[in-house]
Amino acid sequence: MELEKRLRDGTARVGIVGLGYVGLPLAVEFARAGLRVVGVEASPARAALLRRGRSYVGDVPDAAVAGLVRSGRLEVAVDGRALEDCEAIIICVQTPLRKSKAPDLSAVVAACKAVAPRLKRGQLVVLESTTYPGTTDEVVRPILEKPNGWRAGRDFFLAFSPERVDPGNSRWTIANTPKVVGGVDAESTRLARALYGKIVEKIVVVSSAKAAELVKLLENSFRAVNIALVNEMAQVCRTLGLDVWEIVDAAATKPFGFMPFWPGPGIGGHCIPKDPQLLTWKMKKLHFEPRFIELATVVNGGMPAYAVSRIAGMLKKEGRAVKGSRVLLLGVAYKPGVSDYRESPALDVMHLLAEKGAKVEYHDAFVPTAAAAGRTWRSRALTDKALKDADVVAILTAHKGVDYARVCRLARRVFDARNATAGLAGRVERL
Ligand code: SAJ
Repeated sequence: MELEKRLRDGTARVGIVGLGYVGLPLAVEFARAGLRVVGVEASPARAALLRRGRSYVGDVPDAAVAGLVRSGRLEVAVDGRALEDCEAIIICVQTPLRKSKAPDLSAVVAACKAVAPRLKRGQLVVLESTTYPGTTDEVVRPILEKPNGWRAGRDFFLAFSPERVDPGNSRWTIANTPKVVGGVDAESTRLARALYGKIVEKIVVVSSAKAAELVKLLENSFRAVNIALVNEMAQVCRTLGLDVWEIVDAAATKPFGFMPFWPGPGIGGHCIPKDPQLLTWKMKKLHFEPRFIELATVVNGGMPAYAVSRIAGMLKKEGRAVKGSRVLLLGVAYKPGVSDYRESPALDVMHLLAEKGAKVEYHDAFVPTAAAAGRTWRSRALTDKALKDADVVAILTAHKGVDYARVCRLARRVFDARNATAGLAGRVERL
């Protein structure tokens, strides 16, 4: 097999379609392993940055891109022409939800249509985009088989392998995070295993592409439902006059059978809010209602409004209405240590407070500007004045590097949705 031979002798060329937070680190890893990599990035601006040796993905340093581009190990293209020289092609494009909550596979379809006319006999195509079970077989396969009347598993090979990138996580890397692979047939699985074996220490083979698709959705639905559980527990504790952080901390001392998750003002990022809904959509098409997963989406989705109700309650206690009150939000990124504010619950909190007539500002050293609620917001410097001016300072994402003791000392009132002020004195209410 051409791919296996070239993988063995190190002359294999790998095409990676989509150089985002999944595709770019993958391209760098394959190039570092000595393979020739062709990265196809639809955004001309991003492609230009990469060609200039610049990275736009936090976990990939400029130097890594610059060295690989300079050595010719990483070639950046904006269309699929260069893919025909590759023995393997990996598709890592986004799979957002439409407003209707149906999956938007337009990027996957576009990538497949770019690959299909250039498909070569024996090539391996792998989809990494997180998607509903059945996508590889029902959507990708027909597009790839159509131009030549070829069959996947015979004329070319096709597999699914979920990405397990955790942005900002330096402990778990591409190399040491086990990689699940599932092909449309045994040969496709075998080839996918050989390909990823060049850069990943442990490959986990499952029985099909559909199984691999569902593994990913279980992983992220697991997170979503457990986060929803503690978010509901936060409201239970509020009703009982208990501190949810104390309760979870204590439960987490159980050395078996428990895994801590932490409540917050909602969930953000490009995975956890979306992935369970990919599964829900598919299962409803098959006349099955995954009520538990759906309920988690509802509970998590209700947290921004709950956080705003708590802020309103704090103001009301002092005879103040939300309307006209000044609220400074601390941390709008979707999680600590990242600059990505996509889908961040902080945006919902901003929107809801602005809708109620509050004067909203934010401070986030990782997010200098944010486009939200129809305007561009600028991060306000965390000066003493900024803290004293606010009627409420609301901590929504607990980045490291913020002096929370100073926040508690200077702010009139603090609403802490992330337990960033644990053990600190001040007029603080916690979620
Ligand atoms: N969150 C909570 N409470 C928690 C954990 C998370 O409120 O106990 C919130 C976070 O603040 C964030 C959202 O949920 O807004 C998602 O957090 P996350 O830690 O799951 O971060 P992601 O989406 O960047 O990465 C996740 C991966 N995270 C971990 O495994 C720790 C993993 O689930 C996937 O590999 C990745 O999404 C993906 O790309 O699918």
